[in-house]
Amino acid sequence: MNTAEFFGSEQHELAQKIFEGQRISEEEALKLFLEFTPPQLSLLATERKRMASQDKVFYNRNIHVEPTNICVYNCRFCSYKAKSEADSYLFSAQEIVDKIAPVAENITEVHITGGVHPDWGIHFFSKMLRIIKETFPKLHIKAFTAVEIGFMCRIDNMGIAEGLAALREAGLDSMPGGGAEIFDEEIRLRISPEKPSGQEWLDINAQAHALGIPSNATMLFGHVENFSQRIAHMGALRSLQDKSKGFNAFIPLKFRNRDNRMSDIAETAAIEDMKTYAIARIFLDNIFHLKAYWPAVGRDFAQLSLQFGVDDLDGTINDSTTIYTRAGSFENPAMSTSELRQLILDAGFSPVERDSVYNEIK
Ligand code: V47
Ligand code: SF4
Repeated sequence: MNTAEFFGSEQHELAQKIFEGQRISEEEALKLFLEFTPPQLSLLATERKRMASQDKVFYNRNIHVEPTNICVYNCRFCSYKAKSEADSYLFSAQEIVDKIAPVAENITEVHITGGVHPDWGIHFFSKMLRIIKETFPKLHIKAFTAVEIGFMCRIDNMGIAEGLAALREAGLDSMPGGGAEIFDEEIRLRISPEKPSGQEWLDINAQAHALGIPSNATMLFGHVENFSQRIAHMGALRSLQDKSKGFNAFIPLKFRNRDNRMSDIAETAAIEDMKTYAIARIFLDNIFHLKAYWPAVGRDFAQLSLQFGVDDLDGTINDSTTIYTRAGSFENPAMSTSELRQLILDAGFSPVERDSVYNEIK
């Protein structure tokens, strides 16, 4: 069968455009959702993945630390924040150091993000970063989402650029992609009514990129949004990336429905999730890495996603990432390097260890 037959007359022209590496419009991305089959999307996304990263699939060695589960916001999808005073915690810098110490020699990155604490601002978290950096100077610190940083700046009456510069000076190397959720204002109001707007999330990331701090971008999908709203979300990221070039990776996060106030919403089927990965790979032609966050979705699902454009499996993680274990991911969120490499090999790709900014580690 040739490609014209495989795609059929209605789909062939757009498929050709994608094979040639051309940018597709939001209307064309919607057509991919509505009219293309999973095998067609798998082929197209794999081709575009090969243009970005050949047959490589990246992983890194890291630890996730959640400094607090206390949060000023009440996102309806969140299973993570403290349910009562007795359930709440805030780690000191020393407690974080103690968590990192046993694995420090075996990792290259510490990923720090948690709830948005009502009292502590830039000064407090700068001090925390400084202690971590001084203790582990070789570790890359990826810390605090745009939502956390926006709130910290308000606490200390600082402008965003000033706050970011202070965090960077204290040891911040890059930012994770959380808090983006879905930018559509109406949907955002329904799922996280108190959270700052999507525009604020984009502005803070733009300012970070302007200061040379790279970041990731996420999208929470599979709840009450529709395909067009997913594409508009990715469209806003693509436009910012054209200007700022600071996003390293895009991470679609499938909504998990356990133990939160949106538990009545059924989770999406795996095939819909795979289509979302594939379309993200094809549409986001300027964000080179597409990450499946395996502790959230499971090993099997993460492995399958490699056939739909994913080229990055977030690291060998040695800590409990409670935001997901509570929301319905039952995986033990630790996988050894050799298990992770084998999982990638079995999917037909070459495992490559990376550092936090995607330099290959030999
Ligand atoms: O912003 C919360 C999501 C995010 C649920 O940058 C949920 O490398 C699904 O952003 N179902 C935080 N998702 C985690 C995050 C992240 C994870 C891994 C790697 C990186 C990176 C970033 O978790 C939140 C929210 O979108 N989330 N609750 C839930 N019930
Ligand atoms: Fe707080 Fe984040 Fe949960 Fe929202 S998703 S309530 S900001 S911890």
